[in-house]
This record gives sequence, C-alpha cells and structure tokens, in this order.
Amino acid sequence: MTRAVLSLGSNIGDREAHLRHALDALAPWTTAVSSTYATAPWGGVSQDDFLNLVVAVDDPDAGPYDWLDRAQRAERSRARDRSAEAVRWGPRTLDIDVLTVEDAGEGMINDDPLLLLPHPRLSERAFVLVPWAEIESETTVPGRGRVAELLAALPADERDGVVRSGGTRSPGEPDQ
Ligand code: PH2
Ligand code: MG
Ligand code: MG
Repeated sequence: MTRAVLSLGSNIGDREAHLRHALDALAPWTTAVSSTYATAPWGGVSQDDFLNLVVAVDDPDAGPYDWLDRAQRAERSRARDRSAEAVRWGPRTLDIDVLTVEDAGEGMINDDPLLLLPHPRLSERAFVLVPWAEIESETTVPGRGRVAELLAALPADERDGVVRSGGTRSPGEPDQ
C-alpha cells in the first residue's frame, strides 16, 4: 500500500478554482489537506505570486506511478498552457508534484528522472515545507530528516514569503 504527499500550486488564472479542482480529483484518497498559502515565486523567474498547499493521500492499490499519473491527469484537465509553462520554474496553471511516497510506512527512494523520490528540491522550498509542516511536521523525508527540521533550516526570509491565505477543507467536503 502507498501513501504519498503532494504539493499543489497555481499562479495563472483562477488559482483557487484550479486548486479546488485538484482537491476534488484527489478526494477519494485524501487523508489531510493543509491550509492554502500565498507564496512568493521561488526559482528566480519574475512572475505572479502562487497559491500553494500540500495534500496527504493514501491508497492501498496505488503504486508510486499511479500518484504521478493522477497528478498529471488533474493538471491536464485544467488545460495547462504548455507554452506559458515552458519556462523552468515559471508560471503554472496547476502544478502537482509528488514529494514523497511511502510503501508500508517506509519512505521510497526512486532515481527514475520521471519520478525522483523524494522530490529533489523539496528541502529548499518554503512553499512546500510550511504547508507540509502544518499537517505532518514529524514525517521523515528519506535521506533528509524531519519536515519540521527541514523547515527550521531554511532562511527566515524564505519562510516569510509564505503566508496563510485560506483554511483547510476536509476531504470530500463540498465547496461553499
Ligand atoms: N512552482 C514553480 C516555480 N516557482 N514558486 C512558488 N512559490 N510556488 C510554486 O508552486 C512554484 C514556484 C514551477 O514549478
Ligand atoms: Mg513544481
Ligand atoms: Mg511539476
């Protein structure tokens, strides 16, 4: 059985609607959803702020590539604009990244460039670690350490660029 943690982000168009759509698509497997955060763009490209959140999902029948497939399906269904999004670390309509996958409680390590696990840059990203720490600060990322420790190791100005902007929504709870 696998459990995964996913990072969701959007900074093009109706950001809330894109994230809501992704949460609905993931609802059958969702066990926890962080608050939504307004986040300064990470990666050096000048662009609008993102909304980001983190979701924990669990499915006894899913392998790591099923999570990738489900993430990419949700991205595609929001008609991602691949030309605007060709820029590395540039704007995204809806971006869903697989951060970690656990198999029977063990964090997996995967060196396939299509699905690197754990996500290679998660430790540098306050927009990932702040929402993740909100829902499970004690989780250990294989080879890296606990989420709370990774977050504490980031420069304060990185963390300051991540500001809570919305509440949590229980899995399956209808939109208001
Ligand atoms: N995604 C990117 C590049 N930069 N910055 C923030 N704050 N949040 C993101 O989701 C993000 C980013 C493209 O993958
Ligand atoms: Mg990304
Ligand atoms: Mg991505």
